Amino acid sequence: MKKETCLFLISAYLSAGIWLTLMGSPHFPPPRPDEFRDPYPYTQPWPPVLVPEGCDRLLSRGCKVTSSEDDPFIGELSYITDGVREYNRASYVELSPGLQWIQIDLGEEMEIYAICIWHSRDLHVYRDVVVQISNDAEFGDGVVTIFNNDHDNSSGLGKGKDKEFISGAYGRPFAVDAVRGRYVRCYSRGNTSNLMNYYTEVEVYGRPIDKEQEAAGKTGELPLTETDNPASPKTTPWEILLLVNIVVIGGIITALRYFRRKQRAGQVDARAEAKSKGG
Ligand SMILES: [Ca+2]
Repeated sequence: MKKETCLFLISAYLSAGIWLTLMGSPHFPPPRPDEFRDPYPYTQPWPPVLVPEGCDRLLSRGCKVTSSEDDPFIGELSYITDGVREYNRASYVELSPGLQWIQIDLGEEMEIYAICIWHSRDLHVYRDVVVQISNDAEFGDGVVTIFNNDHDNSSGLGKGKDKEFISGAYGRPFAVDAVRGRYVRCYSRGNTSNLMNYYTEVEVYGRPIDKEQEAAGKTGELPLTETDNPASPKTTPWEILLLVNIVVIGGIITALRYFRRKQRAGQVDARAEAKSKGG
């Protein structure tokens, strides 16, 4: 290959890289119009879901997670139920482009009152978010859909009327009306920034089913309480390191400029002195 061709290819590759980094890839579809968008701001936590007293137990911690992709692009599926909601390089899972799902096995049938998803800290709008509950691990029958914002059925799971939402540092809670099931499945099909599917944590709240109490007919209305859905944006060590670097490098540059200016001023003074002596 000629040297010119080689240089052209390298510069084209670098230019495309810079363009994609700055502008985003042109083939990523833009966000849908406002009527499809939940206006809730991403700058504050979502309001907590109200659930009956005793139904706010975290059921999903440490539960087994499976996925449409056995070996995720980045991370381990176990990260999704490890209790770490803060997004950092070591805490998130990245699934390949296209429609992907993750599935939590609660171990046995539970009564579910809330599900909360933390995708990644970056501000993305995820496509075709569908959240389902079932007792069938294959989601063939007895499937209850909790949330579906696939407005044109592009993922083939049925048309959904729910709105898109901006996913950021705060988990997105979904209220569930005492749906019973052992498995929770969450779908997505890329996002507005790239084609990948990110997950940092998914939590399922509710209560175990007391079969004995049910047989004795002891059920009834329970007072409402709040699920635990705190905010989770924290500064990571990487960000602290970056800040320290910026401050140190900035300090060095400022000091160098100061000494350079002082040196130049000294030179000018010396020249002026020499000139006046000569004159
Ligand atoms: Ca996690």
